[in-house]
Amino acid sequence: MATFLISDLHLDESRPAITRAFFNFLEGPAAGADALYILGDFFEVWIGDDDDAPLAEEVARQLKSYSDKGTALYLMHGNRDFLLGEDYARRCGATLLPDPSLVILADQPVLLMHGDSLCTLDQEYMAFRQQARNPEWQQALLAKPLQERRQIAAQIRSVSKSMNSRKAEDIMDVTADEVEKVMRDHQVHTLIHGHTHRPARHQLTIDGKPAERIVLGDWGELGWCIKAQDCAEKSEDADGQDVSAATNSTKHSLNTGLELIHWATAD
Ligand SMILES: [Mn+2]
Repeated sequence: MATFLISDLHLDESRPAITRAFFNFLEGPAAGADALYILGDFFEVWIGDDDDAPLAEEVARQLKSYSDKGTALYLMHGNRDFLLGEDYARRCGATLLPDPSLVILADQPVLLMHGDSLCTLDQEYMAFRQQARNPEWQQALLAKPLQERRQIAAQIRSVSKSMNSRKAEDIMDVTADEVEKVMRDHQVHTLIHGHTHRPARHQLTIDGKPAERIVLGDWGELGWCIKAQDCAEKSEDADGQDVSAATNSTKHSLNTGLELIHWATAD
């Protein structure tokens, strides 16, 4: 079977079609997968696991029944849902995944990140990120009543929106130096992240070797995922028999087992 990766669904009560598209994804392409990785900004906003909004409840119920059927489910924080905690993850049957995380996908080490930490030119945001990831700051926020947290979240979003509208496009994208640095630090040739809403496969050369950065798209009119399959499984799928022995010698170019896929979400 395959492993799927998605990111930046920005689930929100104002966009029920995206929630439906996600449930269709669970019942369709991702049904019976070995694993599903959700790489952050799964929710548009998260004000604490004690939030009683119906959307969070419904998503937890769907994910729990999905993971109960045998798919390993992983959740990574994004810059919108960094307050999502162990309690909610448990209700989904998911494991919280640190950012970054090194995993094996399609027979090779791959580094997974949300991607916001790669945008080092955005100094205002980097300062906010440092504050927002501080456990004491988080505890102080989570101790406030739900209604007050809702207001604070709305405030943070409108401030960040007005700041972002003034920023140059490239400031909100990843920095090439930072990408190379994290890939070198973790000794990987493949990095997968979301956050920038600029889905693409970027071919790189790091220390003279081919490398790749694959960016997941945000969900809107289109849904995006990466499908990862071991090379042997992939050749079985293609030909109905195991031809991996024959192809191993010739077919070892980078990331043939990783596909970036998109589709229309309209139902
Ligand atoms: Mn993000």
